Amino acid sequence: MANYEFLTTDTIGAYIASKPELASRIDAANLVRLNEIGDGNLNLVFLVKDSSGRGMCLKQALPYVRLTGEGWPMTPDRARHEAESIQAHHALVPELLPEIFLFDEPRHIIAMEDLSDHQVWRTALNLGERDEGAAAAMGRYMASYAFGTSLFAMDREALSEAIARTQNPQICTITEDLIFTEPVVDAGRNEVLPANQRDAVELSSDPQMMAAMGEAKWTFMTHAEALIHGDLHTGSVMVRCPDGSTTCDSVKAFDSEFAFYGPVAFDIGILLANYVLAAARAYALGEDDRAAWCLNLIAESWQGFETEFRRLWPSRIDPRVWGDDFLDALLDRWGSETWLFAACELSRRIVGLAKTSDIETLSPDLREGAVRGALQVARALVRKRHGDHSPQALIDIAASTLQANRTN
Ligand code: SR1
Ligand code: MG
Repeated sequence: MANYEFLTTDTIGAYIASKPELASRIDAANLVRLNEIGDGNLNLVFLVKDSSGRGMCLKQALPYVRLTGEGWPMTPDRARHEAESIQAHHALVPELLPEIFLFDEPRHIIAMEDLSDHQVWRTALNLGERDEGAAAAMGRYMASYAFGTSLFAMDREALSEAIARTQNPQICTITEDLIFTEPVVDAGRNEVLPANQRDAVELSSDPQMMAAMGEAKWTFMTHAEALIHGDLHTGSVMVRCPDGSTTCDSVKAFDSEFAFYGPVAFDIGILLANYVLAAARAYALGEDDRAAWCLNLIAESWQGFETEFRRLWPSRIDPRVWGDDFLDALLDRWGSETWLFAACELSRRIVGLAKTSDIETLSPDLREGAVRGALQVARALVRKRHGDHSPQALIDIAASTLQANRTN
């Protein structure tokens, strides 16, 4: 039983009126739009607007997984992890995150900037849009916290305090189960089309995939490199292009309740895997040009990441033992780990619980090939990650594998 009150469309006006930090930003007595818009797996999300057009977003963590219901309890303290990680990242790259107006810890509510003039990037991709600049922006975002929340920018004491405060074990366990275990050890939550049953069995009985999952899980649980987002898929990014333009004038990462001190390449791998899923959808629909555009997002994000990380590198606080050779080796290591984490994310989004609309909204005859292709990409990445793991090599593997397996 929850010991805090859930927001409803009936109570939200009074809630805003009771909080001076919010009441000064919106006219709580004249709310003209008030919708519950949460379509994620975990939380309540409300969008409110007043009669003069001012808006805000309120997000409340439920004490269970919304996707499955009360039978799967989940700490609402994840709202604190989200609020604090957004604030930490906002301090580094304010233009790439929403502004938080209030964090109400007892009620696990975050009130933040209204982004209703943006679109969820996955939705835009599914609609066939090309939002230029988003992938590079997300690369820059990842580099900013990979550097700015790490030992390269923080002294030992502050770093230790940050690592302790951001321990997020219940939420990390979800990732450890869903991304690194269940694709190859079914806990009863996996499901694929009958036509893909054999593909799922081949994945779970692939000894190299099993070993890779173990390595990825170990890396995830032991490498406290930086305060990572923890769930940076294309549904955790908002994009906005001005009317008539395909170039984004605003890109924002959000929904970082899975944030903790973890491996930098985890976020990169998750994001790149979701570009592969967007490409799988485009190939399935016969939109080969757009599929190639989706795959090129891989190069844009990596380039954005590497460029920004190299730009920040000279400002590291202790260059004595971390010289430029170390930087090159680190980027190379993150490149290979990116392939590993991307393979895990591809596998779980295809066979596991939290699937993606890119693939799930395809008709079954088209989905069959997209699913097979994505799983084959995952298995190839695991096998080839210690060789040429450049962005272009990933693009080439994904392009040839997805095309060879499609069923349109
Ligand atoms: C039960 S939570 C399932 C998934 O939703 C989140 O967005 C994360 O990706 C998590 O793995
Ligand atoms: Mg989410």
